[in-house]
Amino acid sequence: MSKHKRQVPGVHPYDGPAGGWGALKATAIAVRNEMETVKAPATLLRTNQPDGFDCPGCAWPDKAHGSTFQFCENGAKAVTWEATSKRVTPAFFSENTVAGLLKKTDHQLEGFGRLTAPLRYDADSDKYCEVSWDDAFAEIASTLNRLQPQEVEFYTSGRASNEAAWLFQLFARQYGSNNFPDCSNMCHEPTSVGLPQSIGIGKGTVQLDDFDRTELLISIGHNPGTNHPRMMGTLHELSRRNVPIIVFNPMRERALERFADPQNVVEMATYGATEIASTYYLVKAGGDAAALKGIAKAVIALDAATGAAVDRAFIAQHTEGYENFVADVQLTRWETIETESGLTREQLEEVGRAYVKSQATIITYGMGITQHPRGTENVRLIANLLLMRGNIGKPGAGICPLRGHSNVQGNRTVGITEKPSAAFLDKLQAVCGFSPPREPGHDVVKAMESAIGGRSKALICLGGNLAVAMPDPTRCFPAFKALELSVHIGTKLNRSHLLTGRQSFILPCLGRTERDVQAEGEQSVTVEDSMSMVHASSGKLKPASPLLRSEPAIIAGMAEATLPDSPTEWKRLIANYDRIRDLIEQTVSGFDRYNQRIRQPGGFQMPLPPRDRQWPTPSGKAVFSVYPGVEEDPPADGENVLRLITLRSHDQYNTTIYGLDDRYRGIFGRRDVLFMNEQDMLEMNIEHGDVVNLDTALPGHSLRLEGITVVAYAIARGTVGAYYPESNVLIPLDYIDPQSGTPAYKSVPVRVCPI
Ligand SMILES: Nc1nc2c(c(=O)[nH]1)N[C@H]1C(S)=C(S)[C@@H](COP(=O)(O)OP(=O)(O)OC[C@H]3O[C@@H](n4cnc5c(=O)[nH]c(N)nc54)[C@H](O)[C@@H]3O)O[C@H]1N2
Ligand SMILES: Nc1nc2c(c(=O)[nH]1)N[C@H]1C(S)=C(S)[C@@H](COP(=O)(O)OP(=O)(O)OC[C@H]3O[C@@H](n4cnc5c(=O)[nH]c(N)nc54)[C@H](O)[C@@H]3O)O[C@H]1N2
Ligand SMILES: [Mo]
Repeated sequence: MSKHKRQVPGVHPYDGPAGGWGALKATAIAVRNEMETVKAPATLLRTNQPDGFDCPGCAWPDKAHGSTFQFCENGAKAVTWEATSKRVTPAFFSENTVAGLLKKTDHQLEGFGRLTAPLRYDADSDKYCEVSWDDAFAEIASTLNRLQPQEVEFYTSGRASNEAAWLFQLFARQYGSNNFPDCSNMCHEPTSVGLPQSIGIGKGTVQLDDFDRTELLISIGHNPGTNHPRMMGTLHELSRRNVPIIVFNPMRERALERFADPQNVVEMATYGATEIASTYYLVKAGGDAAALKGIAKAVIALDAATGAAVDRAFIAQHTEGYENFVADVQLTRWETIETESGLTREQLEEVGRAYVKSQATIITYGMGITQHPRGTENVRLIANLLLMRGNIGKPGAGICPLRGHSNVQGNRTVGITEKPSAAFLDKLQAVCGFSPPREPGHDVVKAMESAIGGRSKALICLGGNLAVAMPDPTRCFPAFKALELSVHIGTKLNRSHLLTGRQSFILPCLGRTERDVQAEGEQSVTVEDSMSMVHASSGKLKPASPLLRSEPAIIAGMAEATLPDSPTEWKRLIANYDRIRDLIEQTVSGFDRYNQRIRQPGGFQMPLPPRDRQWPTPSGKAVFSVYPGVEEDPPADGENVLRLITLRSHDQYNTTIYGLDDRYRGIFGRRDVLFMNEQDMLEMNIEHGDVVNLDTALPGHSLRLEGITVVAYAIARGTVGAYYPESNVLIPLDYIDPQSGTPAYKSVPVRVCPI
């Protein structure tokens, strides 16, 4: 990117390593902008300590849950953003109409600060006005009781604790609905759907200790330097032990190349850094299936030559379907693999050799794998590759999906699902004394389609910013405005709150960092990290406003008002969350002695049978899948058509935009950029700094993003990258992985139109 003559404002190549002093500086800025400096050090030091709160920044576990403070720039941003001293008060709302606020950017909206009082939308003045909790609950209840349960959607964003999530599902199911769209439907649903088919459980199989014993790490489609920053410490250690790290990513991500660990005194003092990836393959977006099949093909060939490249005993004893998988891989031609992946046969054979050499391999993956029309099949292909060499259920090996929100996995575990199992509903019925609905409900795309069609009339959101996170705002935004009722439980103002329906409420809640005092004293909540460890989280800060309520208390308030005949003693549950945990223990398996075990430092691990080579699949064996062909996505061909991936910057948390920089990618003060390969630019006669329009190149859709500036970048040919959520205008709502319903956010063919 450096050799361009033209200077593009806000685009300066970044040459340093990730982490290091730049990360410390960025943290200092986040603290200065958001918090009183006297409070910040104590707050940050409590992050992920045994008696502190769980970092809302990511779902990566901590060694022994925080024996030492782990510095992490983006964790610090997440914490300071919540612990900010800025406030949006009722006075602020009396000065601002909703129409006026809608003109602000997402960055400005959340930047106004923490919500302080319950608010009700007043259509006459087009303003949100303060309302009492009791009135809010009574009005919500009255509308819910007028509607049919199938007409109401209960959305969860994955920050909610186990206690809040379990209570939310109890409320919704007593009301009569299984409509549980949740952020996982936009994220790791392919993992939740694909892994149970392959290994019997929809979760990763590795523990943090496995990284100490692994001999090879393959990292596919995730950007840990930004999104799982605490993982960088682990990668740094691996690299220092000379464990090969092979990366597949269409973009060069600095943290996967070079990282200076802020915990490492020598690196900091000498401006040193550690190389992270031993090999970095710029796979084409949507080329992972081809690459994975290529690696499998290479392993099969090595096995034919040596008789020892696959783990035959493991395959015979523990799996089924291996022959079919091999037959299909053999049918897949190298030429197709090379075209589709953008990598050469030699490169993939080299990975095959490294893989066969390693006695314990971990594969980590993220949104680059899941957000494709064949996301679920992609996940299963990763499982196939691991199963070939018995890399599940042995120390140092396994599959490691990098989860998104800090408790998205826990939400699922405790029953946030539109397709609950009969066993879970039976227990709920027996323990909680009501008949839960049995028919499946809606995931996010179905919920949105139902709202667009006028069939869903109310939306209750436990956190998140659903409208902005979803594809195609041209269809989704009007559907929000057409709702009879929308209720948002949140910490900060966002655009979804402003897409008001006939009746709308914003109910402000305590954040993770804040003290939660109920009738019987101070409460803790619990969360489950990416590696299935459940532990307690206790906020310590004074709440942003005395009017805030905890998420469980808000849910209980709505439930009590809506369900006068409910068999549940909602107030008693809220008085002491131990009682909620007792009910979770009785209705969800794996939580034995829940209250006792979360009081042990570090918490406890949920059952992961594949770690012991127990496969809870129908046949009791792990199952190889067949992935016909290699095309993950519909072709991106035609004149000037490339494949768009939508990305997070280093300065954002999903729809929360902390700032306008993306330091490691060399972008400062702006987000309206399109990362593009120089060869593609040359062919299309486009120069670094040109402004273009993008049109979605899928039949039947006319979606356009106007005025985006092209930046030459080390990105695979055929692939272009732009920031989410600005680029969501290009993603059709029905462009999904049909198995999991996940929007294909990383695979949209777009036409680049110079203007
Ligand atoms: N600071 C911060 N932390 C976060 C978040 C955040 O926004 N900010 N979000 C949280 C959430 S909810 C989630 S789900 C996770 C997301 O974490 P990630 O999974 O890292 O998500 P993305 O940034 O969307 O994209 C990941 C990477 O995938 C690559 N990629 C894109 N398409 C492909 C492809 O087809 N193949 C391959 N191999 N790679 C591809 C991109 O180049 C990018 O480096 O992070 C969580 N943590
Ligand atoms: N194009 C494109 N679109 C995507 C993606 C992509 O990669 N590309 N990624 C998808 C993914 S992986 C995800 S997970 C979704 C994210 O979708 P969501 O989870 O819906 O969105 P967030 O931006 O995380 O939600 C931010 C809001 O959460 C609220 N909040 C923050 N903390 C708390 C809390 O403790 N409690 C409560 N109640 N509220 C809180 C605040 O009000 C804040 O405004 O977006 C998806 N959309
Ligand atoms: Mo996510």
